Amino acid sequence: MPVPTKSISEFAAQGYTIARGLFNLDEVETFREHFFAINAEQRAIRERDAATDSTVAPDDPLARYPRVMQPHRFDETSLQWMIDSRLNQWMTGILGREPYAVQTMFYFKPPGARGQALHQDQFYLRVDPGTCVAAWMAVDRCDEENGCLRIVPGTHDIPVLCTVDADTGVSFTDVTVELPPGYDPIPLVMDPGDVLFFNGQLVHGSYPNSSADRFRCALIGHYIVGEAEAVAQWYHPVLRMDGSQVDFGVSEHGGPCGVWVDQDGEPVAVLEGIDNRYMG
Ligand SMILES: O=C(O)CCC(=O)C(=O)O
Repeated sequence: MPVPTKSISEFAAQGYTIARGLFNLDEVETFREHFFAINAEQRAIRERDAATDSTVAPDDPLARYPRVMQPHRFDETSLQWMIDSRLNQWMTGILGREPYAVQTMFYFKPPGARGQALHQDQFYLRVDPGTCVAAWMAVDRCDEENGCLRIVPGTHDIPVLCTVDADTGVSFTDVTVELPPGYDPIPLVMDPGDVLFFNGQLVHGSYPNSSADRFRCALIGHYIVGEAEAVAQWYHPVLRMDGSQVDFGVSEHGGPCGVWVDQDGEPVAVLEGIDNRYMG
């Protein structure tokens, strides 16, 4: 089925759009079981090697359920999801050309887990020229109680903002961005198999999972818009949507970043700051 014209214009106007039910419930359940099996395997290895992450307290739910980072580099199921023809068709439709694939992540977000402070993906990926795009697939139902993703409308075409310290009581990452009055995160309620596509400038993040017993699992891919020539080192190798590797430049972090200024009574983000912070 072609990508609906409404979704293409929504992405152009707002920097995000949701493809409802892009993956079916059986497929999503298979991914869920698969990543819980990877979690069990990785935990057994950590316990065998007495390897602990010093940045996460032992009683933090994320100590037991850390994100699985870049699984497509060791796991065929993750690779096949990252380059799935439905994701390719949607991104080619909304971007106007085929993207390159650079990252996969699986978030478990167990009950009680912290969220991820508001940020822009382009802060990390540094795609040049252009920006990145994320495909964020709900694996569980995601709502306000279990810490669904939140996006900030109106930020999809602003520069990469300078970062400030985040509240690590509610976020497992320690940098965030400041927003002027009128720019408020809105929750995106999603069902298993729904895929949110959003661009690398759009400010987004999530609050803690405040439910008693509901995980909020999500499978996430990051992609590069087709005219790009460089991306930060962590995202190499860069893959075409047929899985083959493509030569790509390495972009640097730091340099100018956006700060909010008043222009005729309206907040506007301009590149007048310098930010040398970066977390992998
Ligand atoms: O799923 C979340 O809570 C945050 C994910 C996110 O911000 C990202 O993938 O960039």
